[in-house]
Amino acid sequence: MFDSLSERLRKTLADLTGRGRVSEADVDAAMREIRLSLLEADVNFKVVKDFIARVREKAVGAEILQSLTAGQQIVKIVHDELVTLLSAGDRNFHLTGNPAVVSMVGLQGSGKTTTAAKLARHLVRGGRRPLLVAADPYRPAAADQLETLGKALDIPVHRAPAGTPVVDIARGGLEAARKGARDVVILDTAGRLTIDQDLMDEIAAVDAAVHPVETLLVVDAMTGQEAVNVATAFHEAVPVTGLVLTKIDGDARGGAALSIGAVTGLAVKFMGTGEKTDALEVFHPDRLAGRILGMGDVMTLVERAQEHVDAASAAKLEEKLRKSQFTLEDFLEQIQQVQKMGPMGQLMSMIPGMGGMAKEAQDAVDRGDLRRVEAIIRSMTPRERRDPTILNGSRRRRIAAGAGTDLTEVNRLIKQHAELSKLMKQLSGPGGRRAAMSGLMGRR
Ligand SMILES: Nc1nc2c(ncn2[C@@H]2O[C@H](COP(=O)(O)OP(=O)(O)OP(=O)(O)O)[C@@H](O)[C@H]2O)c(=O)[nH]1
Ligand SMILES: [Mg+2]
Repeated sequence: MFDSLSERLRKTLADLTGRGRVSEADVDAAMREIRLSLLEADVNFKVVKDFIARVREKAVGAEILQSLTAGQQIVKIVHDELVTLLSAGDRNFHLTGNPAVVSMVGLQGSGKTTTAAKLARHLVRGGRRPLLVAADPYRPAAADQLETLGKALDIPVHRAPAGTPVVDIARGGLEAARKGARDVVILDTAGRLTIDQDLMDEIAAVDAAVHPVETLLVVDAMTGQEAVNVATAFHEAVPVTGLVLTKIDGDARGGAALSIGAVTGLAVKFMGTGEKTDALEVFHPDRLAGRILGMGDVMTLVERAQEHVDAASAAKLEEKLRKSQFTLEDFLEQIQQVQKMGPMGQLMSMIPGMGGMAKEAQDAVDRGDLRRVEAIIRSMTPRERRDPTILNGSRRRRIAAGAGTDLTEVNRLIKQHAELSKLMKQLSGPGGRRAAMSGLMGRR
């Protein structure tokens, strides 16, 4: 979602860091460029104006412009202001009460039901025992949808006969939670097409009846500034405690994510990054800022690895790296493991310094490059996979024919493997990087 904004910001900032001294005119030129990039990303114009004013004021200070590292310092100012921009409101996710009640509200199709299930899964991983409640009395299909999601996650779903008033469903849910010793109740409420009085009355009635400790407004980030307007209207009418931005994985330009906190004063607490129930991220302003500015987001990457890569094979790999035995077989296995962690482009944008390659990497996956890599490796004998140095011309030709590809592709793969082995050896060497690397491979 932030791809094109990210690319433009990175270019502008690289220009600044690329020069020895930075003049006030250079700063102004950069600010103009950043201003345009943000506006084009559909960020609210007032937010952009304030942002640029704050960055400029800090950047043109004498102590910065006279320093030899002015460029880097300005990058840091932009980063810090971006973090501030993303840090609005009370960022904590509260779970007080027994059961703690969390209510999901929002317009139709914003992602309430999906997010309710994602949140329940997230809480289970944190050791809680949530109960999902289908608080949509109008459409039986809505309750079916939640039930299906709950079943897949092995999380109980409470539902009531069609037509039961919302407040009664909510109360019934609380009762069911107490009986079943569930400590969090997640209410999946009905959406409406527009923000109307009925919807607001319903939310207020649920509020009065079961006192949710969190009322999360789910907004679709794909709708851009409209999401900001929706959030403003809800916030004025009902006591919303935080926001969930869904469909961050879509091709919207990022404006909603960057403006919604500053405009509404509400904290974004979670982001939805895909349709599956594991595609929920806790919203971390500093991590997102890092990703947008191409500085990477190692923390999120490590967490994903810990979730998806199995620890035993990660340990085995680390051992092999230490002994410099990273074979083509391991290469294949790594590619498969990494793909479990999420879309390649998304992963690349989290690796410091690799942000610029995110699009290219995703394109490669989409083109089927990885499947070709797999085919090439599978056409090798076990001995060749273990020891690529024996791959002479005739072997390479045989492999190319076996994989239905040409010699260039085979050569490229062998070269990539050699480069990657070298890189991995460096990374697994002594020092701070080692810790990051073993984290990346799924070990604490
Ligand atoms: N790509 C993507 N799709 C999402 C995300 N969150 C939800 N969706 C999709 O958006 C559509 C609507 O999601 P729902 O969870 O049914 O939305 P809802 O707010 O419960 O809808 P109503 O109950 O009809 O008001 C579904 O097709 C979801 O798969 C997300 O983070 N990324
Ligand atoms: Mg729903």
